[in-house]
Amino acid sequence: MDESPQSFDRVLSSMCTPPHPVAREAAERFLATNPGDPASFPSVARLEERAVDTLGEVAGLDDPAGYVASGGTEANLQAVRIAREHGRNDANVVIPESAHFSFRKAADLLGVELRVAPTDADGRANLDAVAELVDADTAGVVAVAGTTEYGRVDPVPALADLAADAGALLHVDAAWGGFELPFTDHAWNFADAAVDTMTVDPHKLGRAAIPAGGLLAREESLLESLTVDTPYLESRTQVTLPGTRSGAGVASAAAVLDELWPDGYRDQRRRIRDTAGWLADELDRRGYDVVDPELSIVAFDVDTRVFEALRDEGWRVARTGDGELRIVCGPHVTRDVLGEFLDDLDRRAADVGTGHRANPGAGSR
Ligand code: 0PR
Repeated sequence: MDESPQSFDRVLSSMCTPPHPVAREAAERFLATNPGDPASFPSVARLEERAVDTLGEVAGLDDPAGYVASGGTEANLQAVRIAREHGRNDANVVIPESAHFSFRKAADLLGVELRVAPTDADGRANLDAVAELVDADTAGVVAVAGTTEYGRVDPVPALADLAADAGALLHVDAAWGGFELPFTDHAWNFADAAVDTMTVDPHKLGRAAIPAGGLLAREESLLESLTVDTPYLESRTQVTLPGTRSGAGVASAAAVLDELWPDGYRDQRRRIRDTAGWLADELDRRGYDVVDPELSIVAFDVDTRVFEALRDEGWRVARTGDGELRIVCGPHVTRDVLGEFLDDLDRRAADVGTGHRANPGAGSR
C-alpha cells in the first residue's frame, strides 16, 4: 500500500476531526466485534448501551432509546422512517431548506414527499413557511440544531408545537451541534421541547472514530416501529439499518463519551467558540463580510480567484451554496493553523488585488 492518511493540518472544511486517543484505542481493540449481533458480541453491545445513555444525557433525555448509527445520514434516514411508520400512507415530511442533503436521500429511498420550507434571512427555519406546508398528511417536521452551512439553530420548541398540533413527529438534527449546544442557552433538546427523535453524531464534535453517528428516540416504541425479525440470529429482532455494524465505531463512541462528557466537551466548546469568534473578528477587521458565527462555523465572502489560490496552497476549504468560504472550527483548527491561513489569505488577496486590508493592527494569534 503506497498511500498514507493525509494530515488534518490544513483541513478547514471537515465536521470530523482526528479521534481522541481513548477513542482510537477503543476502536482498535473492538475492531473485530459486531454490535449488529449483540448475543454473540455482548461486551460491545453493553458499550453501545452506555454510549446511548450518555448521548441521552447530552440531549436532555432520561432513559433514551437509540443506537450508534453509521453517521448522521443513517440516523436522519431512520428518523424519517420512524415518522413514516407513525404517519399515514402518503406521508410528507417538512424540512427547512437549510437541512442536510441526507433528508433528500431518505425521502427518495422511503418514498416520502419532502416539503422544503424557506429559511429566514439569517438561515433559521421560518415558522410561518413551515406552518404553511404542514397538513393532515404530515408525518414529521425537522428542526436543525446546528446547520451544516452556517451553524444556525432553528426555533426547536415552536417547531415541536407545530408538529404536535398536526399530529406529526418532531426530529432534531443535531448531528454536528449536539456537542456544542449543551453549553449554550439554546432551547434545542428533549428537555426543552416535545422532541421525538434526534440525530447527534459522536464522529463529529464528539471526537469518536468514524463510523459513529447517534440516533435517539424519546420512547422505545418509536424505535420498535422499525423492528424486523432476524430468525437465524441469537437475538431475534433488529431495528438498525445495517446488519453487521462497526464495533470500532461503537466502542470508540462509548470510550470518548466516558472520557469527555461533560467537562471535556465543555472545555472543547469554550476553545472552539473562542477560536471562531477570534477568526470572525480577524476577518471583519480586514473588511470581509462575515456571517456572524452562532456555533463554531465561520463563513465569509471571498473572491473566487482567492478561494482557488488557497486550495492550490493545500487548504481544504469549502463553500456554502451562496459561495461564501466556510471554516468549520473543529478541535484541530487552532489559532496557529488559522494564523497561517490568514497569512496566506492576505497574500493571495493582495496578489489578486481585492482591496482587503492585510494583517491590520496587532493582536492576531
Ligand atoms: N446532519 C447534519 C447537520 C450534517 O452536517 C451532516 C454532515 C449530516 C447530517 C450527515 O452526517 P454524515 O455525513 O455523518 O452521514 N455534514 C457534513 C457535510 O456533509 C459532513 C462532513 C464531514 C463533511 C466530514 C466533510 C467532511 O470532511 O458537509
